Amino acid sequence: MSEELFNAMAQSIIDGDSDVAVELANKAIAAGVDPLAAITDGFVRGVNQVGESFARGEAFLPELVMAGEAMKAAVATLEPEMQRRGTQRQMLGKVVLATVEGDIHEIGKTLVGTMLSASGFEVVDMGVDVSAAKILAKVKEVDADIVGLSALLTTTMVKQKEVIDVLDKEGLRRKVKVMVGGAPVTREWVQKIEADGYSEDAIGAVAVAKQLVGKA
Ligand code: B1M
Repeated sequence: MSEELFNAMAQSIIDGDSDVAVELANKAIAAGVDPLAAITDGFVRGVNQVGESFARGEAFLPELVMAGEAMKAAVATLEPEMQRRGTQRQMLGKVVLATVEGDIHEIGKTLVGTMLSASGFEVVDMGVDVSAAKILAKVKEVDADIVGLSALLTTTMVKQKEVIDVLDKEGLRRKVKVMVGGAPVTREWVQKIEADGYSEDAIGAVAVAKQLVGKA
């Protein structure tokens, strides 16, 4: 049942069909399928396929946009169920989360935010295309423990470093931990910019965030 459902989910993203994607997400919830598995084993396979076709020049921007919209709709449908399943209720720490300036990819960042919040972190999600100055202001305003920075483009990864530099200048670098992620981010990059934590995916991000606040 799940394999068939996961294949249909991937196909709904390839087709850029938000209605079908939402329908399948609801079907998964009703059948008691783990919502994160639905995302990673179902919908993400579809969006990755579209991304690969785009990179090969076999798909174009409209397809990428439609796949992104369908993916967003599916994740939004599954989000309340992910929250509901989050068992840990104590406050682990405060995370300011954003996709960096110049970058409008939001799906992975939102997923990381949902998982963090379902695991007991208070998440202030600033959205996409957020400047280092705005992130710094928010960190001060909410007295954040962690800043989470997502970047999906090789051209915007540098903005993660910019945020670290701004925190450093303000004397906040020791107090606030910086966690980075996004498809082009590598361990080498993380070391180079001296970020405190990195994860390849949303589940890993929770484990890293817990380590960063000393609650692993
Ligand atoms: Co864009 N795009 N896109 N895109 N897009 C990529 C990233 C790309 C790899 C496609 C490709 O060519 N194969 C390519 C980047 C190439 C590069 O720089 N190396 C690309 C490009 C080129 C572009 C444009 C420049 C296209 C154009 O206009 N010519 C443009 C840029 C716009 C901009 O940002 N300024 C663009 C636009 C878009 C859309 C708007 C159409 C749409 C986004 C819609 C939206 O978010 N609302 C879109 C999409 C959908 C993609 C792909 C296909 C899918 C991204 C996604 O949502 N993945 C993507 C190809 C791909 O990645 N396969 C692609 C699913 C999501 C769950 O995974 O975001 O990786 P991901 O998040 C993961 C992990 O990375 C990690 O955990 C998440 C969950 O497991 N993670 C973190 C993410 N953030 C984290 C933070 C953490 C920790 C972990 O701590 C804080």
